[in-house]
Amino acid sequence: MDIAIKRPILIGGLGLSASLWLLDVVHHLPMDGSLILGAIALGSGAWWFHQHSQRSVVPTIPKQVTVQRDAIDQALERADQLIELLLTENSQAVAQAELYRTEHDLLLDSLERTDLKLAITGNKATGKTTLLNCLETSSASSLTFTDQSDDISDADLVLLVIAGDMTASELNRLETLVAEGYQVLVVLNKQDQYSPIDKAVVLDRINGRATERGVDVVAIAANPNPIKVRRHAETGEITEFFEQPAAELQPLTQKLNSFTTEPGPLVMATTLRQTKALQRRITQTLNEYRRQKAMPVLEQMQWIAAGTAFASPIVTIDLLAAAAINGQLVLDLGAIYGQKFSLDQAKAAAGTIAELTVKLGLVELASQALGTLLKSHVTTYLAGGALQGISAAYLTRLAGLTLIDYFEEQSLLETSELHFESLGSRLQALFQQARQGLALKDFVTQALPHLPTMRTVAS
Ligand SMILES: Nc1nc2c(ncn2[C@@H]2O[C@H](COP(=O)(O)OP(=O)(O)O)[C@@H](O)[C@H]2O)c(=O)[nH]1
Ligand SMILES: [Mg+2]
Repeated sequence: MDIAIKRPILIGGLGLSASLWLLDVVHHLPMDGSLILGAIALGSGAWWFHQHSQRSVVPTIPKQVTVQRDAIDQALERADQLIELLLTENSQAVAQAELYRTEHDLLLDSLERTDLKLAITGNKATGKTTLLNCLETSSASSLTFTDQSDDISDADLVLLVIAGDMTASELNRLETLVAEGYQVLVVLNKQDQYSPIDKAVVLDRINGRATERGVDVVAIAANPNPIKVRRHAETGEITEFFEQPAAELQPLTQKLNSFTTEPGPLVMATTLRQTKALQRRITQTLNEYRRQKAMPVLEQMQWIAAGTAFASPIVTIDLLAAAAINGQLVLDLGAIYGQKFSLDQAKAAAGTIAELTVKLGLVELASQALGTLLKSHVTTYLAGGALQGISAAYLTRLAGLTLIDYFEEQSLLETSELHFESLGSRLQALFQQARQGLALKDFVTQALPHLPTMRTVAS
């Protein structure tokens, strides 16, 4: 009864008395009951899934921006709030919170830094080592360099070295770095290999792509090829020899000088990136604790679902009950993950889950897979609603794990908008995983004792 008082949706739904809100959930289903049964029989939700996955957004090109102090203050403030939240939600997290607090304070201090760390990255044989050697001997002492094999997470500037027109993978690398909040400078090396006209064409193409992403380009030759020199002596004798031209690094060193003179913008970009990384780590810690709280709630719900479906093994009613249980799951799990819902939002989300479960054919797939397992792993033939009970419990588990997954990801995003439509692909992926592994078999073993009269029947 304790559960009942705290869980208004569950009571309404499990009464199975066609209470108003349940009808409301059913309205979120686009088909009437008979069509639902038809869909279950067909077990094919592929068309729907296909349609929805095509509604994908056009990817925006990540663009490098100048970081403002405001953005850093906000990010540090957010990290601070997350640390507070960690302490509020878990009394055992004190030591961990203190570590995060220290990191937070160090990040604030790091804004005063004037030395800069540069990372050199790029494909093989583009001239990274050559460039590194040149720069290490010629640059200001406030600059330090790391090779790409090192961890670049604290680099204030990434030199992306290329030796010709950008390949798809190089463009990809550039976009990833920019999206992750790195400040990047594209360095076109080996420009001695191009004739002046080719060089202009290549540089133009690279510039076009880099500018679109807010990134600058410099052209250099870290180790130009020797050039053949022909000398005419007064005697008429001609001698040929090779001469090593000096490295052409000026456009790059000029840039680097401007950065050492004014390190602020690069330092701020690094601080912002590291503050966001800290936020993510705190959130992950929060989520670990939340999952520990969420799993018992989910388990309780799945056995309630099992009992309900066992008692009334008619598919449409199962679905109504499932929707009710899912609505309660949305509320309970949402509360654990700090997502506040109105009753209406929870119902809508539950409706979406029920709809997806049907449309993806999961009802049928689950009962097929579980039915097979039941036959081979239970000595006595199970009559009545055992299969329905276990299926309902299993679908509830899928719904719950999907929600947990969704809430965890949601908590890592910067927006708080909810998009429950994305639950479909998660549900399906989880189900595929479960079918391939041993999870289903284990589940049947766990579920059997929770069915009202099955305690003595399971092998
Ligand atoms: N023609 C030419 N060759 C270069 C230039 N810079 C480097 N190289 C050569 O490119 C090859 C690969 O250089 P390396 O620095 O080892 O490349 P890494 O694999 O990116 O570290 C070496 O033979 C270098 O001498 C350049 O500006 N022009
Ligand atoms: Mg190398």
